[in-house]
Amino acid sequence: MGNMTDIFDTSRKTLEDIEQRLEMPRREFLQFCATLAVTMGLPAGAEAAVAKAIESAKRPSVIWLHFQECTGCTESLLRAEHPTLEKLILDVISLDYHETLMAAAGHQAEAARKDAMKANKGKYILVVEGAIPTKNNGIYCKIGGHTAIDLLKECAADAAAVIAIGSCASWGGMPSTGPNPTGASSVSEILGKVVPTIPGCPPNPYNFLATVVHFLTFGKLPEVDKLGRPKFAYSRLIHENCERRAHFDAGRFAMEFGDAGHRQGYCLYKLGCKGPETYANCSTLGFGDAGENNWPVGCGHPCIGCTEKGVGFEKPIHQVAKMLNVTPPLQYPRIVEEQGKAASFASAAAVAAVAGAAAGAAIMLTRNLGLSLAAEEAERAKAAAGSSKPAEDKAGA
Ligand code: FSX
Ligand code: SF4
Ligand code: F3S
Repeated sequence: MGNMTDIFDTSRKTLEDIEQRLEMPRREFLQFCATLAVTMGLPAGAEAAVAKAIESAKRPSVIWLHFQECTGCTESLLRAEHPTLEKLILDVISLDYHETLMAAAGHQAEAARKDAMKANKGKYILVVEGAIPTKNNGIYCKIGGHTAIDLLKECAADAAAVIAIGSCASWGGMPSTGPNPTGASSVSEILGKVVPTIPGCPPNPYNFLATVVHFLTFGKLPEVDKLGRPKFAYSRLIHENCERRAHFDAGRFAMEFGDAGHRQGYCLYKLGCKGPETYANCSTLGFGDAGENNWPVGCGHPCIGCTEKGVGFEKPIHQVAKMLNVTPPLQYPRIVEEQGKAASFASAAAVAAVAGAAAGAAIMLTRNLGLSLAAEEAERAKAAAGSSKPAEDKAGA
């Protein structure tokens, strides 16, 4: 561990302060710092630097804009327990403008924004929640008589950093779903440069907190990918670390909500789970501290790919996902076994024999998934046409 003796030193005033100010025992505070350090993928010992930064750094001024969205991003942050947003506002950041949470309204609110921008020129963090409508000169979102386009440009001009929170601000999100009637656009598109994004509808509050705390600790935002997503949170597919992955690999799938497979926690791929084509850390970082498994798949619903442009709100929820980055075991069992019946070694061998070893397990898997989908679609078409013949899966033959 790093300099932990330093932060465990009870004579240090700052730690006492933190205990009082956050109304949080120091052990919990240190756990919180360790959680954030782990979330950011920092090496062991970094929690000490994080703790120091939080207990001593000057609170950065934050101006938070709301455009085309549902305020779910803010709601999700309100559900972060360590510390609660209320404590975060008072202690970690200085939230000088936030339309949902501030008491001021109308001209007072406008004045608060202008004052905060002037007092912290070049130093404040601008957080943007919501997409920016661009059609018809941006008239579909106006605040105080100004369009979202103008407000964003004005506030970004003197910001030390801009963060787009939520899928709406990151890539257009739900408001941009075809045919995108308002021309909903991302922060990056309006500003003409890639800004750090925390996609998700809503995003995990820890990813936002970790990004801000990274700024506090190291004086810069974390490393991002070409879409502006912090690499610590968005560099792995959900499928890679999913708790149901063993069921996927063994060919055990829930086929309907509430069926035996669903009740036993089987893989949700066939119900349309987009985990195999969605980059995010949902499967490793629960939401809102409400306990284990507190994320869509953990709660029994397929991932809809809410963090991923082109997947979330674009692909039908129950359409099966495209397989990216598949790393199957050597012998893949076929995936079309009846639910509740484990795939046998013989079936895996038969599939491998048909395919030929040279085809490779990944190709085989993809082909099987495709066959399975085709068979399922045929069944659905038959059912829709009113056929009374009992359904049977023909794909596994
Ligand atoms: Fe809502 Fe935020 Fe979705 Fe969008 O989150 S949860 S519609 S990403 O901007 O408020
Ligand atoms: Fe998990 Fe979905 Fe992948 Fe199944 S398809 S293992 S439920 S992420
Ligand atoms: Fe969204 Fe899927 Fe995560 S729906 S919250 S990306 S599990």
